[in-house]
Order: sequence, then C-alpha cells, then structure tokens
Amino acid sequence: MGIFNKFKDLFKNKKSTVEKIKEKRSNEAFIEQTKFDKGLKKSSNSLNNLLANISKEFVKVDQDLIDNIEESLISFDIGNHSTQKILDSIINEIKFQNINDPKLIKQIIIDKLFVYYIQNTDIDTTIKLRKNETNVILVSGVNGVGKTTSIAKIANKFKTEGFKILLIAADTFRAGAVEQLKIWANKLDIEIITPELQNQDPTSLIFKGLEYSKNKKFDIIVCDTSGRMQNKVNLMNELKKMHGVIQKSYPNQPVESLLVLDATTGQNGIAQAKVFKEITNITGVILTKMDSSSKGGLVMAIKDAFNIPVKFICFGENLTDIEEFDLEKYIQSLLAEIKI
Ligand SMILES: Nc1nc2c(ncn2[C@@H]2O[C@H](COP(=O)(O)OP(=O)(O)O)[C@@H](O)[C@H]2O)c(=O)[nH]1
Ligand SMILES: [Mg+2]
Repeated sequence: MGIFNKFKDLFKNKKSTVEKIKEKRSNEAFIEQTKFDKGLKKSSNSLNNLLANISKEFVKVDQDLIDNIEESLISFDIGNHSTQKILDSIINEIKFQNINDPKLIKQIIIDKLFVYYIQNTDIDTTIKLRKNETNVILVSGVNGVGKTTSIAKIANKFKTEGFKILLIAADTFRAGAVEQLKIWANKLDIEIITPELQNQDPTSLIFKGLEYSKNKKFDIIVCDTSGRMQNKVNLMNELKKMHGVIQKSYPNQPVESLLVLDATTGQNGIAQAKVFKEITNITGVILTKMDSSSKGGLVMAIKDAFNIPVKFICFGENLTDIEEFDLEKYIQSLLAEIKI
C-alpha cells in the first residue's frame, strides 16, 4: 500500500497535521523511531524555527509574507521546483480560506508541505535482493561524502541479516582508501578483494572480484569506488566501464547503483546527482550525515528532480547509524520538534 493511502485519512479530518501525526506516534505501540528522531532532530528544530519566525514576524498576510515563506522553503533545501509547487498550493489555500492572520499560516504550510511530500510515493525505496543470486551494489559519489563508511554500514547490516558478503576495494585512486575498507572488512570478518598496486585499473579489479565470486556464491557484492569529481571526464567514464563490466557478468539482473550524497552539501548534492545520473544508471541514493544537517528538505528535492529514491539514510559515524529509508518515519521525525 502506498504511503499516501496511509496518510490520506490523516488529512481528511479537522485536526492539524502535527496533532494527527503526534497522536499516531503515541497510539501505535510504537514503530522503532529513535534513530530517525535522533538523526532528524536538527532538521526538525530548524523547520520549527522557520515556521515560528513566519508567524511571529508578520502582522498581515501580504506579498512580503509570501516571499518569506518562499525563502524559508528554499533555505530548507526543498529545491526551487518543489518550493514553487508548494508555495502555489499555500497561496491557493490562503485565498480559499480568506486568511488574514499570519498565525494561521503555519498550519497551512505544514499541511501543504507534507501533502506534497507524500504524493507520488509509489517509487520503490527498498533494495531489491534476489534470493539465491549474487546481487551487486556499485557505490559512487564525490570525495568525502561517506562512501566507504556507508559500505561498511551496509555490509554490517546485511551480514547481521545472514547474507554472505564480498567487498571490492575499487577505490584504487586515493592512497589509504583500500586500507580503510580493509580495516572494516577485518573488523566485520568479511572477505575483500584488494588491488595489488595503487592506481590499478578499478574495472579489472571489479572483474577479478566478480570472477572470484562465481564459485563462492556470495549473496551480495559491494564495490567501493574512488571519489569522482563530477567534472572529471575520465573518472566518470571509468565509472561507466565498471557499471558495464558488472552488467556483463550478471546480464539478467539490474545493477544496484547507489549514489552517495552528503546531506550537508544541500543543492550541491542535486548538481552531483544530475551529472552522475547522466553517466550511469543510478538506482538509488544513500543520504549521509543527516545528523549534521538541519535541512531535511533534500529528500524531497532529490525525488522531485530525478525521481531517484533515497534508499538508505545515515545518521552518524558508527556502524549501526544507517537505516533503510522510510518516508513515514521520516515525516514523523521531521514533525517531532514542531510546536503548534
Ligand atoms: N556525522 C557523520 N559523518 C559521517 C557519516 N558518514 C560518513 N561520515 C564521515 O565522513 C568522512 C568521510 O567518509 P568516507 O566514508 O571516508 O567518505 P568517502 O571519501 O566518500 O569514502 C569520515 O570522517 C566519516 O566518518 C554520517 O552519516 N554522519
Ligand atoms: Mg572512500
């Protein structure tokens, strides 16, 4: 069932969105929410402040107030396109209800924000793991976004769930990168394929790993890659080659190609996604460093701009600071700090 159906009823009755969601949080003997709450606390606080300022600073509903709402949505990293759509629906609602008191605007903003959030949410956010087959995950992204750390987290999660995992350290470009993944592999007691030489061709290393895996029947292979600057044509083409070699080895199944984006980079992350999507078929995003970001709107901007789902969300540097993305939990945590 799409999340829209789950939430549809919430928007039907007269209670505020925040009230309804808070009620839901206390009613259900509660879905494990702590990680999302912890990871989204900054975002939730900043959303609360943005909304509180709007209703405090203005005495009447006019163009200045509308401009302020627009700026607030953009500063929350929702992206220009989504902001425009949400703003239009806010303006329509203000006109429809003939509202003159800015204090009443806060509720409308929240409602419109979350109605927009949950629409068209049929896109699949889960990793498709095929049973009795080898699933290959290629992880890409620019330097420092958290690729290697996220791979360790994913490997740990799937290992705990009973899968047999192989890592391929195909970031042969940066000194220390192989060592970093090797340390994680040893700690997790997971097999790893490493290059013999620095700068070894990463595609041939992935090929070697895939060949090795054929008799060993791994469930999941995760390939690390070097931090490609999206304007470096050679590196981007190399990524395309790596994708190609995986697809050739496993022609009957889609390559899970995950792009790692750092939530603190905001709209820059959107620019990165655009370039990576042009080069290779990105099937999902791993959104990292949510614990350090106060701008939870990026999830919406990514979905809106590319229709690429966020599949994992990371909340810190520890191995367990990762969750499969869940829109309902996300929305609930985003509203947790809001005071109406
Ligand atoms: N706070 C926080 N730090 C993270 C997270 N993910 C990664 N990092 C840190 O970001 C830095 C770069 O991570 P790394 O995995 O080496 O990035 P890579 O260059 O993309 O492989 C490291 O210091 C990580 O500990 C996260 O979700 N939250
Ligand atoms: Mg790395």
